[in-house]
Amino acid sequence: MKVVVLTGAGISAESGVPTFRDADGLWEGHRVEEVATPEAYDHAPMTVHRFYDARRSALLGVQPNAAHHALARLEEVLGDDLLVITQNIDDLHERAGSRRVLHMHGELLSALCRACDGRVRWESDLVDLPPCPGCGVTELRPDVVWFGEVPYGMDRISIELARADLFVSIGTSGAVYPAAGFVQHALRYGARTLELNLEPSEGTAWFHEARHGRAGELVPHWVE
Ligand code: BJW
Repeated sequence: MKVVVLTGAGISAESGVPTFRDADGLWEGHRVEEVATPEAYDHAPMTVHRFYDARRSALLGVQPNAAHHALARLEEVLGDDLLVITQNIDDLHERAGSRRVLHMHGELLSALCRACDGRVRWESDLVDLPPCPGCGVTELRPDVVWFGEVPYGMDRISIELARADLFVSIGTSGAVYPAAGFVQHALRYGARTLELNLEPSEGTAWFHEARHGRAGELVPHWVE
């Protein structure tokens, strides 16, 4: 059985990583839609860098939770028949042991060169960022997908959704496309669909089944 899991900020909430649209979702009074755009980066790059610097250093102090670990155990059973597509830029799936993870919105610990599209690992703050190893020009930006940019891996995602027997959405509000439309894509190709979220998502009506509660409880229960 082929299983595709989509994860969002809610799966990392119990690790202490704030979500985007819950009560504490504002950063320095900004909504994510105001800082996660190429326009914000062009007009106020230091503000945007502060946003990612803060999240990068916070990430070093958090750990995967029971939901990440449960998905890693599921991969041990299903192997190549499981793909985790995450909207999250943290590395908590990998730290829990998952290997088949597609970061459709990029990765916090990676920098992207605006000049040559090269990538470099980025674990520290902006002041410590080395020049691009590919072209030597320091035009590195966070390797993340902002509003108006095309998410990573879309061709592969389309294929995997079409092959899925089961599509499971975990900890995402369903407010941001194209991820919010994956359930409809999977349904169109005949998958069964399951939502695991704290509350009904915006797309909850598209799921055959929805279970509401904390990912740290729901996901291990579903996997076992
Ligand atoms: C728990 C929990 C617990 C809490 N347990 N659950 C009008 C209509 C339709 C689309 C558009 C439109 N206008 C513009 C668009 C497109 C736009 C879009 O969707 N805008 C919306 C605002 C409407 N999308 C884009 O621009 C995307 N690109 C695009 O469309 O390109 C065109 C294209 C696509 C495909 C092929 C070809 C071309 C790009 C979107 C990029 C989003 N980027 C961000 C930032 C990434 C970097 C970063 O992290 O800083 O991605 S924004 C932010 O939102 C981040 C997240 O990944 C994303 C989704 O958020 P998520 O994960 O759902 O978090 P929350 O906070 O919203 O929800 C958390 C949920 O968890 C809640 O439901 C809680 O209840 C729950 N929860 N605790 C279980 N313990």
